[in-house]
Amino acid sequence: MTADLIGRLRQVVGPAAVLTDPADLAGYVSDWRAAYAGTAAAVVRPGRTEEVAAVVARCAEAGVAVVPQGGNTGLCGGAVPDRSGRQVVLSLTRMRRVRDLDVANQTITVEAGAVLRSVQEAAAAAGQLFPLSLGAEGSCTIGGNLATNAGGTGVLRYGTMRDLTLGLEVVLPDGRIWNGLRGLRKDNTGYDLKQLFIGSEGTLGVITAAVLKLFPAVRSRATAWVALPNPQAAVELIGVLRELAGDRLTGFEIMSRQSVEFVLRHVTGARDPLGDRQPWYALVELSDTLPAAGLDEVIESALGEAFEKGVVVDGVVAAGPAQAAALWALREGISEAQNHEGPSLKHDVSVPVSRIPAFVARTDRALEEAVPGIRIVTYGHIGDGNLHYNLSKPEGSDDAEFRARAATLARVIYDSAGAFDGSISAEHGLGQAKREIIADYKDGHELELMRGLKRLFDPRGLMNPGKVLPG
Ligand code: FAD
Ligand code: S2G
Ligand code: ZN
Repeated sequence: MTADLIGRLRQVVGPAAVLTDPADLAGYVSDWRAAYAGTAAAVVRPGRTEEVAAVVARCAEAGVAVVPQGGNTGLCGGAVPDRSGRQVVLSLTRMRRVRDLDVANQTITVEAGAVLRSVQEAAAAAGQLFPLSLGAEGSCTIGGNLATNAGGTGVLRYGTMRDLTLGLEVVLPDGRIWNGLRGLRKDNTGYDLKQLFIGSEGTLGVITAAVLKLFPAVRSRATAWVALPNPQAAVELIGVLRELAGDRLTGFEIMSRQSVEFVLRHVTGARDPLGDRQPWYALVELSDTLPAAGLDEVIESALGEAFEKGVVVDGVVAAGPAQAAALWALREGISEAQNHEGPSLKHDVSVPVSRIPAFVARTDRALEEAVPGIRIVTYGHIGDGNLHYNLSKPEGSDDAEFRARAATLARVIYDSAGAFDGSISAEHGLGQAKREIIADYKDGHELELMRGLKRLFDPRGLMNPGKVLPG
C-alpha cells in the first residue's frame, strides 16, 4: 500500500476516518469468533455514498482490494481481510441514516451501516414492522443483511432480505454509483439487478442504501414451547398450525434436547419450561395486527389437536410477554451456550421441509458413526427447511482432536444435505469458509455463470477477493 494512497483516502474521508494503527484495526480484521483473522493496510470509514465512491475509485486506481464490512457478525469470514496487509477494509458503520419512511408506500429507506435493531425501532416508532430478526440484530447492519441475504426467525412469514427489499444504491467496483433506490413493488423494466447484489457478500459492489418493505405493526402475539417426539412431529405441527392460523404463524423454531441442555447449563436464569426431558422442542409464535385476535385460543386448539394426534407430547403457552421472552431466550441462547463446550463446528444447511425428518435421521446416524459420543446441536428455522447442525466434541474429549475432524464431519453433513437436494449454506453465505467446498455441491454451469458475473462487475477482482467463488 503506497503512503500516498493513504493520504488520498484521508483527503476523501478526513484523517480521523482512516485507521492504520494496528491497535485501531484489531476489531476489524478478525471475526467475532476469531475463527478468521487477517491484517489490513487501513480501515476506512466513509460517512456518505459519495465518499464511498471516491474511496473505491482511489483504491481501484491503485489496484488495491476493498473488503466491505458492516457489523462483522458474519459467520463465514466474508468481512475479514486476507493476511497480505494490502487490503482496505471499508466499514459502512458511519452510514446509519434513515433517509425516508413512507407509511402509505410501506417502505423505509436506510443507509447500509444502520444497525438492524435501529431499523426495527424506527419502523415501530411509526407504527410499522420491519420483520427481519436474528440473534445478531443488535450489531449486524442492513448492508451486511443484504450482502448475506440474511434470514433469521421471521422468514416463515416475511421471507429473507431478498423478499424484503425493493431498491438498492450500490457503489460499483470502479467507483460509479448505481442509484436503484426505487420503492416500487412493480417495475418490469429489464433484469432485476438488485437481486444480483443481494447475497453477493461484497464481491460485486458496496451497498450504500436500500429501500425496504414495511408491514403493519403486530399488536397481539401468542407464544408456546412444545415437546415433540421427533422432527416428523414438528413438520406435522407446522401443517396443523398453518391450517388453523394461516399467515398468523410467524415463528417456528426447532431445538434438539442437546441444544436445550447446553442453554440450561450455561445461560444464567434459563429454566426448562416443562417437567421431564424430551428429545425435541419447538418454539411456536402466532402474531396478528389486531390487538385482541384471540391467538391464545387458536394456539391452544392447535396444540390440543396436535396432542390428540400424538404429535405434541407436552407444551406450555406463555402467560404473557415476559414468559414469551424467556422462551425465546432459550432459543437465542443456543449459539453462545455452545461456545462453553469446546469447539463449535457450525453447519447451516437446508433441505425441503418434507425431507427434514429423513435428513436428520440419516445425518445423525452418520455423525455418530464418525465420532461416537459426538454431541449434535440441531436447531433453527425448520419452517424454512433450514437447520443449524452445530457439533460439539464428545464429553471430556480433546479439543484439538475434535477440530482435526472438522472437514470430515462437514462432508458428512453436506453430503447428506446434497442427498436430499439441499444446500450447504441456507442463510450464512459462503464467505471464505465455504468458497472451495461449494464447487463440490453446485452445478458447473451455475458456477461458470457466477464467474461470468464477477468478471462483468469486477474485472480486476478487487472487490472482496477470496470470498464466495472457488479460487
Ligand atoms: P458483516 O459480517 O460485516 O459482513 C458480512 C458479509 O457482507 C461480508 O462478506 C461483507 O463483505 C459483506 N458486506 C457487509 N456490508 C456490506 C455492504 N454494505 N455492501 C456490500 N457487502 C457488504 N444470519 C442469518 O441469516 N440468520 C440468523 O438467524 C443469524 N443469526 C446469528 C446469530 C448470531 C449470534 C450471530 C453472531 C450471527 C448470526 N447470523 C445470522 C449471521 C450474521 O449476523 C448475518 O450474516 C448478518 O447479516 C451479517 O451482517 P453484518 O452487518 O454483521 O455483516
Ligand atoms: C441462528 C446463527 C448462530 C449459529 O442462531 O439462527 O443462524 O451459531 C444461526 O449458527
Ligand atoms: Zn439462523
